[in-house]
Amino acid sequence: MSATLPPLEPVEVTAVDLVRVSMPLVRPFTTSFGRQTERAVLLVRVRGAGHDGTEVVGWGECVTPAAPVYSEEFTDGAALVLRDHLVPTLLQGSREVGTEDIGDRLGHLHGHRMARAALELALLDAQLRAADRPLADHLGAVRDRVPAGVSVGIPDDGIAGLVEQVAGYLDEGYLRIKVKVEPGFDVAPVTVLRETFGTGCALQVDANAAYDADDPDHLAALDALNELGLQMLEQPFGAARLRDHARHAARWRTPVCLDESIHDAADAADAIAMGACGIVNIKLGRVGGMAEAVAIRDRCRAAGIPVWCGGMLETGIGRAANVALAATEGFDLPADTSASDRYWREDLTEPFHLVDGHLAVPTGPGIGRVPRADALRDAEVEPLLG
Ligand code: OSB
Ligand code: MG
Repeated sequence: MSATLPPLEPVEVTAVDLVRVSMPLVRPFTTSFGRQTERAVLLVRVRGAGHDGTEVVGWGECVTPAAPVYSEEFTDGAALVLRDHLVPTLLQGSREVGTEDIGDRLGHLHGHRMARAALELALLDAQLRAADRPLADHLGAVRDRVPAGVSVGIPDDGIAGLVEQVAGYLDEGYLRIKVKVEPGFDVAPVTVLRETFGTGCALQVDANAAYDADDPDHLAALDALNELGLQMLEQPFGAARLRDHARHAARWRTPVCLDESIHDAADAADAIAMGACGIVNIKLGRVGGMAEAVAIRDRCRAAGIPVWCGGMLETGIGRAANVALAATEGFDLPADTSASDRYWREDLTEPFHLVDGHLAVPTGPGIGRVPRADALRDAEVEPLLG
């Protein structure tokens, strides 16, 4: 169970650009931290040449929301730290780089994991394209399709609207339903979903840190959710509140899944040792990229803790990387990698489709997806290095 990935040749980086595209969501997405109607997508594009001189372009998606509502990170902050720190520091000295150099060259810079992940993934995509190798092969994928769940936001139209949305997603074939909850919208809607769709429906909830472990009303609601046969209860308390999670997880029968609390493999090891979680949601952006995601997976597997691949409303660029990760050993639970049409009228890339509840793992070189040329015509491009 080693986190080591096969070596890849570095590329000679000739240009790095930030590319911004505005993407309206097919329906608003509301969580305990806010309501989103569109994503201002920030992409990192790395251009370079392989060792035989072949020109390659690699893409990485920065999953930051526009405002620091999910964590400290936000899109304009990510753009700034990429422009002024991560990109120039990575390329200082020599422009011949690979993802293996990131630890040495950027290790002294703190935080900004989503920005770092976007750069790492763009470089990885470029290196893999230079080697004509699909990401899934590089990661040692064990499946060619991944089971898909869907994350359902807090609806504008109440419980009736939620039931209608969930019925639609189940009809489409999604293998499990994750419902966003918050204090005041939790036990009642989830009870109705249970009654409507039965115990055979794989149902889980995500609170995005909205509950206070010292508030008796909040605890009563969480205790009641615990009796509803859920697959997991995702991040009830604050990101830094590992002890609160441990204290309550010990008496709950529904496993706690941590999302916001886990930034790296050491966090995962601490949370597991404390009994703060029984499951870990792995997101490439939150943890700073592929190398750390794989390290977390391996740490969890060694401890017998299941993992699954989360999502951040990605376009096809970010989703392609998520799907490749979710195709590796250990990712046995359905991922928050839904089909393109769950998010976008028109995805930025060739779309992902739901087939028998699964998304096919891309087979082309690199992440196996590129932005559509017409989508890029509307994009705003900021050259960082030309
Ligand atoms: O907590 O998992 C989360 C989206 C944005 C920010 C945080 C989360 C989410 C989701 C959506 O739940 C998952 C998806 O991309 O479908
Ligand atoms: Mg979550």
